Amino acid sequence: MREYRSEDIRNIAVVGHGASGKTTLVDALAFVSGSSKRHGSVRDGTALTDFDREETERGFSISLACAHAEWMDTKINLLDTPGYSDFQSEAIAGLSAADGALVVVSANGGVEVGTKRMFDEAIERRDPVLFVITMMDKEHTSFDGVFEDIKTQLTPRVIPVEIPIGEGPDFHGVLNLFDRKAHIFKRGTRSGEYEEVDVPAEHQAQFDKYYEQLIETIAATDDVLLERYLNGEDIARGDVLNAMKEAMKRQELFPVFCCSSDLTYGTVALLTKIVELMPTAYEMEELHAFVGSEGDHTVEIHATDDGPFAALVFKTHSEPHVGDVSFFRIFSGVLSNGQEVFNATRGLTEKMAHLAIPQGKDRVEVPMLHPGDIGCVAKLRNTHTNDTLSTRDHPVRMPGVQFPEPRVVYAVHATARGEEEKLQQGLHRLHDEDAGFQTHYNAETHETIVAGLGERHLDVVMARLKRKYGVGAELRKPQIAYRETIAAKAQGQGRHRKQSGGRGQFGDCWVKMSPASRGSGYTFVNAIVGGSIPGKFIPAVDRGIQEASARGVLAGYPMVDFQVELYDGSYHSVDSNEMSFKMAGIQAFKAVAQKCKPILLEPLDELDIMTPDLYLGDVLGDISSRRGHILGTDSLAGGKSKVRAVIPQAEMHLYATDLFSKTHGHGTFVQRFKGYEQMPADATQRVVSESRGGGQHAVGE
Ligand SMILES: Nc1nc2c(ncn2[C@@H]2O[C@H](COP(=O)(O)OP(=O)(O)OP(=O)(O)O)[C@@H](O)[C@H]2O)c(=O)[nH]1
Ligand SMILES: [Mg+2]
Repeated sequence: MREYRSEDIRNIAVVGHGASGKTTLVDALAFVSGSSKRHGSVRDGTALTDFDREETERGFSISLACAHAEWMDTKINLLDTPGYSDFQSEAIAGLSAADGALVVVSANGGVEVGTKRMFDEAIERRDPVLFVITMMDKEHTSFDGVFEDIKTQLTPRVIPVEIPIGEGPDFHGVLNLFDRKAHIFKRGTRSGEYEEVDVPAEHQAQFDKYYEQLIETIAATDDVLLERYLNGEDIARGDVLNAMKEAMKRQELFPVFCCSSDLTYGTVALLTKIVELMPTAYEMEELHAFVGSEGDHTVEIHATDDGPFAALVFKTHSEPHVGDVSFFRIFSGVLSNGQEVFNATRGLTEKMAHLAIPQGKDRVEVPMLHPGDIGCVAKLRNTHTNDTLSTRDHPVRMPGVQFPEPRVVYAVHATARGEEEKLQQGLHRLHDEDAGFQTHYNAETHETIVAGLGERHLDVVMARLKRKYGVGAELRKPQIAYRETIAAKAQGQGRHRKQSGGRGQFGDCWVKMSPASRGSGYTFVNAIVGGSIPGKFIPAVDRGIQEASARGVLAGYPMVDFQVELYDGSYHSVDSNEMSFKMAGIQAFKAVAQKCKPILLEPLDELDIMTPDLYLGDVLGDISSRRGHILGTDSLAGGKSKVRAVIPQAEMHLYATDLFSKTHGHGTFVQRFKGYEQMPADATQRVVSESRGGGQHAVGE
């Protein structure tokens, strides 16, 4: 492997809807370039970037994976990303590590919800985008149809650069507008070979139409070029390409290519255009990084060899028998094999032994890497995704990948007894290699909680847990952290007396309980006068009430937002002690709280839901069916609406999944905890009877 400097590196994220042909395309590009020895396929589980067991068995990508294609003295790093929204965090990491996006659209699927999602992401990141229409060899394809689709649904600034000759099973060539030639593919070609011929007479009119359109559109982005064009000058290929590249950087133009990755038709021209039109790693946008661990000021990072070394770990993959492999992109400075680097995020030194570049599951060892390149090393001591590697002399921290919040939440239980600890360890390891997956222990409900981007995501996590860490576990609906409170005032006595042989126990207290404002918790007021209870026993009464209130009186949930006033009592000079008064406190709480119309409070979430207007009715109906109420609906640009609503957490389970299906994947939402509010009587009744094993009890009034 030769050395590549940043001018000779392209970092391309391959993104798009699920099953649009990304993995197959990446495999074909690496194979056709000669960098990968085998033309693998997703169908038989041999594709270069789908190597994880969970991927080969399921037939779709789950993890971000990297491959490279050496072409025209350039190293193209291809970051193959999963298309399903459940694995979106991997696609975001891929975009973060790349300088440009190749948005894949399948010739028979057209623009789908995942295409739009990833195109929007690329636009937001100010990445140049190149569209590739794949699977041109399949039945029922329409290049013009897909092109129109992109134009109307994604951007009007899209422009075809390659036009297919023949479609579906008859697809056998492309009109290459830049070269003003036709490429005719040889039947049975294995690596994209074609014959370059003059534009066939029967396609001349089609060529002229698209060619005019291309030159005109490109010239319109560049004043000098436009003048030359209007003066009737013939503009050289290099000038047209340069103008297009600059316009792509400004997101003013988006070229469209077409290919069949299976047949390798169109892949050679695509490799060439990636080199010619996509920005080099040297041209990367100016980056700012925090200096040192305090991060009180920032520095600019440039992709130069002589700059201080800085790299961001954008992905961690755990491999059996190897351990964790960290994938990083170098943003500045060179990195040599065996070099010591400083993880400024965690303040520790790491040794970059067996420095390598990824080619699917293989790691190709290299002596040195230049800025802009993507590398990997195994077995770092304590480096995780989103950590910055730099040097002790110039410690910096780069802005990390902004992973989407996981929205599908479950409680998880080990199937076998005594495996809870193994379960926790496995889950934490899985989070290390999958930033879209999160886990924590909820001390209040005593449950281990897992959160993912979708049910398919958690399904994969559970399969990995079993396969990699040997823990079987099942997912359940998580418990809700209800609270109890009181709705009325009452007063009464708590008396503890025990006489058993020798010294007895005696404590006696009188308390008044009253409701307090929401969020105020618990307050204890000592109103004892005249020493009816000695001062030293009063804190014990308080403790007893606190202990008892943690289990409530209605359904076993902690009681909050109430005040207790201790106003009278009595004691025994020999038998009274702290324990007796604590017991009296417990008795007093139990007796009085029952009389105060106890009620349940439930946690509520506030949501902002974005949906196309087309599905607004369904979204609103769904909110009502979840006992939610709508705070307001605003119209957004592009035929969308934003709904603000409050929904009880108890009704939020699988909301993300339901919204996804109700809006055909177009709906999104953000959610925040709103607070606790009184639960309606019928819903309370259900919770109370569940807590008491099904029996019916009267609640409140
Ligand atoms: N006929 C034909 N089939 C293709 C072509 N490219 C991909 N396929 C098939 O389409 C299916 C999906 O292809 P993938 O490459 O896995 O698609 P992907 O975009 O990586 O899918 P995700 O990883 O799930 O997002 C597989 O069965 C491929 O074999 C092509 O050029 N021609
Ligand atoms: Mg894939």
